[in-house]
Amino acid sequence: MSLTLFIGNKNYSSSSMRAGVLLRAFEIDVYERFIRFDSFAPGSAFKRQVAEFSPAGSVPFLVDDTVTDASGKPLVIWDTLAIIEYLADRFTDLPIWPKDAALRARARSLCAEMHCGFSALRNHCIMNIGVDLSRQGRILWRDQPALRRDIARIENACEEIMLWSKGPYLAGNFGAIDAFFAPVIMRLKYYDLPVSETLQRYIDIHCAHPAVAEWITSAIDTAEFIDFEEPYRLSTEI
Ligand SMILES: N[C@@H](CCC(=O)N[C@@H](CS)C(=O)NCC(=O)O)C(=O)O
Repeated sequence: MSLTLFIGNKNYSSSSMRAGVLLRAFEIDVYERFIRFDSFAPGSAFKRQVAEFSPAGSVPFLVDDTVTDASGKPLVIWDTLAIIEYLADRFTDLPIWPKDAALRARARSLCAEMHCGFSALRNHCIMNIGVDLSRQGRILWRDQPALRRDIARIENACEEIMLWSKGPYLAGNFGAIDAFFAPVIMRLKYYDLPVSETLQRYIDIHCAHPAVAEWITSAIDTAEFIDFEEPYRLSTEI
């Protein structure tokens, strides 16, 4: 199988991180291709490069050139949930989801919740791997009740599923749900947001996983400064 994962800037692209970390965690052979973030304006270099393959206009997307779609082109899978489900379908021997059906359903619920929820955390704490945003984190924590509610929900979700799975990762072994949580963990870590002891232990073990640790190193090594991703380093207001 020849797979290519198209990703954005590793320090900023939270969705790319989910897919990239999952592929690496399961040592699935994949080529990685980078599409540089820009303004995302219609016709921008980013949009033109994405449009060569995917109609969705965003990264990440996965191209499987051993399979064709209805028009005879290599199959393109976009959106992290669809990419992860595709990999779970293709690599049935890999424990991407928990074996137990009930625990698998809970892991899927949490991934779906993570996929479309936590807007306060997402909006106030743009992922920016390797940057010390602890001062901004302290101010946001003080001023943004919705952010505190998001974090309380994450603590509660992590504690509940780890009690069920017995850890060490969220649903037992490192799997889809951990990959889904990776960008959230980056936000908690680099904004240094206060979390429960259980969540802190999970953050530590999560960041030490080779797939996550490699992504962090690579994100720091390849980091670029893109204005619209940098509200805090460009502003003196917070
Ligand atoms: N729901 C999508 C979200 C993908 C997404 O928003 N990707 C961002 C980069 S992290 C992007 O490509 N944005 C381009 C744009 O906003 O035009 C997924 O989970 O893959």
